[in-house]
Amino acid sequence: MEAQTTPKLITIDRHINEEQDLHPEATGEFTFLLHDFTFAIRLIEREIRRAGLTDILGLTENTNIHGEAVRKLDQFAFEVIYRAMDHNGNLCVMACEESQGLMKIPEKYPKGKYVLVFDPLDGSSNIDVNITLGTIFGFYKRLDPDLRTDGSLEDVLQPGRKLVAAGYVLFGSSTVFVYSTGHGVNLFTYDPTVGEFLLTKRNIKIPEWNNQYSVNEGYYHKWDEKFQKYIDFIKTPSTDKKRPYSLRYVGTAVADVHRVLIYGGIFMYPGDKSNPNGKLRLMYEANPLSFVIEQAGGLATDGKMNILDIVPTSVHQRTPLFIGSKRNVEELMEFLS
Ligand code: AHM
Ligand code: MG
Repeated sequence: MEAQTTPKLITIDRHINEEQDLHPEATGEFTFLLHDFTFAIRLIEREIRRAGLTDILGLTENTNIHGEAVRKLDQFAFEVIYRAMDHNGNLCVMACEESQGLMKIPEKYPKGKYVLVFDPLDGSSNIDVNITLGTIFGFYKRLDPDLRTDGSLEDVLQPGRKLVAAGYVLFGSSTVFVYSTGHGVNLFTYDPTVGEFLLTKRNIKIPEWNNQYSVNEGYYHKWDEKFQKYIDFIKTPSTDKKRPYSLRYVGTAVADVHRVLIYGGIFMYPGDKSNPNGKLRLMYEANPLSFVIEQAGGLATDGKMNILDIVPTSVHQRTPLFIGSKRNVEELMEFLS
């Protein structure tokens, strides 16, 4: 019997290998890195899916360096990623939301040429209510790739434009892994029965515009007048029926940005009177998300400049974030300028 022609069954490992062929200079190290990273993600996914069944819900006695309560799943995700990535010889340093300083590679393991920044579990206030969580990540090449010493602060503090790969994992009704190495954005869906991420959407393009917005509007009274005027505008009905926009807000940045990637529209976390730089962290939240959205044809700004061009000055710095469809972000910018 003749074999049927079926669409290619592409696992994430196969895709990573095929992408490597696009980079003639690639040594394969990066392929190993992503392989180990997806292993950590599989363990986190398993833990999240069991969260309601085990005693893992609730606060640890600790709070993280931002004074926020760290929940047990955050701690688990943080440790699993660190332990899956600390020994493969490809990283020289890591930085993440849950750790005050840089996370060094243990002395006994070799150091490599890549830097990992990550938010192990984004949307932690949603853990106890079974609402979508995420993991955000970005990889940089260290400034001098020939060094085999510990990575430095300078190696970490690179603008988002320099990311060699970035993406996020969304633990929603299914688990999806979305990432880009600078050649478009691809989406993989997790099949728990075989433990594999399978390519389900290739080269995703964000819609040019949509009448959906996403922001925590409870802070309206603290916003500056220009931003308030924009929000008033998009809520005012227009004769062409394009307005009012609809509001969607999950409170997990990964989920809100993922919806914007697929449906279009805009997600915003502005600065306000009490927090001029907003809440989201540049290095491991705004940058990777902006990298993906820009690769899909969208835009991300802090209100003044492109997020990816900001030169970071500290690992945990915050930034206002306005991200989404090109025409939505441009419309907002007319109000802010
Ligand atoms: P987290 O990393 O501690 O979970 O905080 C970041 C989250 C984002 O996912 C989300 O966009 C934002 O906090 C929601 O904040 P707010 O509750 O102020 O709307
Ligand atoms: Mg976060």
